[in-house]
Amino acid sequence: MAESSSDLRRRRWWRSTTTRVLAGVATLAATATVLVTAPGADAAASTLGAAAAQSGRYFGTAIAAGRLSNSAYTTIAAREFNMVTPENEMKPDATEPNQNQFNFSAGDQVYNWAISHGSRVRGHTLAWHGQQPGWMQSMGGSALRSAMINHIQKVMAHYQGKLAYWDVVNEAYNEDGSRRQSNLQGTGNDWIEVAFRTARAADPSTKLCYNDYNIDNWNYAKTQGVYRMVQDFKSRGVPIDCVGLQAHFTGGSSVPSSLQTTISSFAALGVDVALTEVDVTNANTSQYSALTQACMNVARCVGITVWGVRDSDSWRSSESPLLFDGNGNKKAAYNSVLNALNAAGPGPTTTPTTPTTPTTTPTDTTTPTTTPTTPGGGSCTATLSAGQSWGDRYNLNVSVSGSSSWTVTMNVPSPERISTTWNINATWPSSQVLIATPNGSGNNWGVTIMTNGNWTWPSVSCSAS
Ligand code: 9MR
Repeated sequence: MAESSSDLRRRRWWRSTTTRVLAGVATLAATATVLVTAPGADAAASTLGAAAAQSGRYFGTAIAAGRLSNSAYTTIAAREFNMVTPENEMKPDATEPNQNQFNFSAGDQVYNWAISHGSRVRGHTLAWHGQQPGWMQSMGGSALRSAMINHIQKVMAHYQGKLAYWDVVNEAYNEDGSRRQSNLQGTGNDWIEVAFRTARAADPSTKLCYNDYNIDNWNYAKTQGVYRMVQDFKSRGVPIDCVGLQAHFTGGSSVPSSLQTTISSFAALGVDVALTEVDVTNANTSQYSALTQACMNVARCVGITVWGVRDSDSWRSSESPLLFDGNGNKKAAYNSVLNALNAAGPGPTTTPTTPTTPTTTPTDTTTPTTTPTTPGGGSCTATLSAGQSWGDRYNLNVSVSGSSSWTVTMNVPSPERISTTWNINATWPSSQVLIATPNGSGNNWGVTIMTNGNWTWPSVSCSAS
């Protein structure tokens, strides 16, 4: 019988608490703090990104550069998501409108917005039959092969070291599991592996993905065709790190019962798996819940991205397929996704292209940081303790004592960046400074910090009012 979500939460709390207690035994000085912070650290997170971060995953959205001036849109996007996919701005027609003349203005706009709001970015996409610039559409043969290689090299060089993932090749298969006819396919059956080898050489720091739609159902010919390609690439050492299931459950399709089998089968080949463009007709609550659960049940399912913020932002807005309505209100499906994220089992632990242990041990600042006394005379203390860590990031738990009405200022040393917060209201005077105030969730909260190579803990100060 399936575990209920309350069983899962209890199991997760016990595992997490046990881990912290063991960690506390290893670091005597930290033990008291560790024991105090454990229950709060397990409180349900109140945003999608923070809930996903608890299990080492992300929750993302497609972002359109043209909407970044809309504050209703950016308020939700900044609050809820910690991964961003540019909806159209990094596609070939946007980045290379004329041959060998590159334009990164819209792509950079989305990238800069994302990182200044503590989010990571998935690049989308380098080689695709769709959205090619005019000059490329009329090309073929060896000229197109060279142009594809040049495009991958130049675009990846521009974003070198900056992106978490790149969709190197998009939608290269037919529904029957054969290769889709296109000008790229016409350059030779090896075009996909040439694209991946070129991409690895251009930026070894980013994870390289194959991305497609209708590859969610394990019993579908197209899924099997893509699976065989990934299996073949892995067996021959063609560099591929991840598979994106677009998961568009709109236009007549729905979540298949075999989705988890598909995710775990790809993961078993040694690649990360992600749901990359999720939408569901009328935001059906049980389908959203099922697709989230399918990802949470597979450790190597690294995250979920929905294809837009509000229904009015969707490429299929008539189907109202997203988690926020046109007025920016959370829909019922939002809560079913949030609950499934909060109840999640363990997520990704180590990844092949990042170190398995921190290169520098995080500085232990578990000694309570005494805080300045505020003009009003109150005082409070913010204490940090270690949460889970991954190859490129770590969680810190923060426990505030002495007052229930506090403001904590956290300064993060550059190039580290906070990518997620939970159980606080957050404001950002700059990319390195977080101002945290209570959001009604109590005095235990936390952050996820992208190290960008520096594992030094931030400094904190607390001010009571
Ligand atoms: O959402 C995108 C829409 O704004 C574009 O007009 C469309 C044109 O190709 O592409 C949409 O995004 C697609 C994505 O890049 C690849 N998978 C299918 C998506 C929906 O069409």
